[in-house]
Amino acid sequence: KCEPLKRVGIIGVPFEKGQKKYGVNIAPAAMRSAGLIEHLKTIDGLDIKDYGDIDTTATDADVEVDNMAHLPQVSACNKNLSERVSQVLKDGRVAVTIGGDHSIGVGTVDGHYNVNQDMILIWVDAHADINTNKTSGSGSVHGMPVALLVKELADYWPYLPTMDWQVPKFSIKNLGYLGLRSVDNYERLAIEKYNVPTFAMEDIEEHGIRKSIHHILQVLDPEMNKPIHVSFDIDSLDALEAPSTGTPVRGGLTLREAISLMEIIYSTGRLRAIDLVEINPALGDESDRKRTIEAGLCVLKAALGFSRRGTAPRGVLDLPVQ
Ligand code: Z70
Ligand code: MN
Ligand code: MN
Repeated sequence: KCEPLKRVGIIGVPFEKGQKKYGVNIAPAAMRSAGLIEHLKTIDGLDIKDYGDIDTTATDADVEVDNMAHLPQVSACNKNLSERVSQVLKDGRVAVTIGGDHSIGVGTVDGHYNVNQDMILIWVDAHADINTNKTSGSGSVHGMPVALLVKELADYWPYLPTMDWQVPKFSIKNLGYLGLRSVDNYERLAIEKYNVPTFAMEDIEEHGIRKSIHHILQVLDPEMNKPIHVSFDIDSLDALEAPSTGTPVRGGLTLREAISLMEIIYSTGRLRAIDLVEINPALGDESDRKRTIEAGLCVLKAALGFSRRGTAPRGVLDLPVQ
């Protein structure tokens, strides 16, 4: 059993071009001003380095791919992000990436894969994000990152200008889903065709969150030695827990389930990258915004070793005397 890495690197990705609503790009700043670093510093023994924000300012090149909006900007942002994630991992830190919309999963997983080819990926989301530009109803790339990443679907894409840097090498055999409840027809076909271990909300209802994650980890990594990447879409949470997101879906995970999930993943000692995406502080009222950001902080803290039981002071055996 491996000890959790107590060094983390924070990456902000103020990117919104993978979807259509304004505001998801301000999430890194909103998380920082809500005290992201200070909250993580309350975790015993955690060494935090802030790598700042990714440059997302690329302008749209003259490229048109059918039913795929803003591909050149998505591509440029993800190329920068992939390199940064690789750097953080090579520095010996857990890569903690704050989005941005979920199209940034292309960069985080690409950057992680380039360092750890044996990584497994847990996609926690209301949605499967495995559309191609042929199957997508929206043309928004945040519904496509998984399909861009997995080598098994490479032949289902046309040539994608600007994306030459991203060669899909990650295998869909190393992917598992949790929290799904809004899955398009062809996405479901892909999940069934490749037999992706998937705990949709009805499966979590049946088995509970603990057995669900243990089952996925058992299927993807029976020897329990592979690096874990969690890509956490805040819309996996119930809309009551996290209302400030572009596509809230009712009937999702409770915050307690998400915290439990993250505590289990932390306790493996193998978490190496976590993405927190789709928080949109511009949606809803002040109370919605606060609740959503606090939920995101709780999820990150649980993933990085915060204990709800509390932590006694280190090396101290007794209470202080007067
Ligand atoms: C749909 C699509 C999606 C998030 C919406 C929705 C995808 N399957 N992802 N909101 N976070 O447009 O492809
Ligand atoms: Mn998503
Ligand atoms: Mn989603």
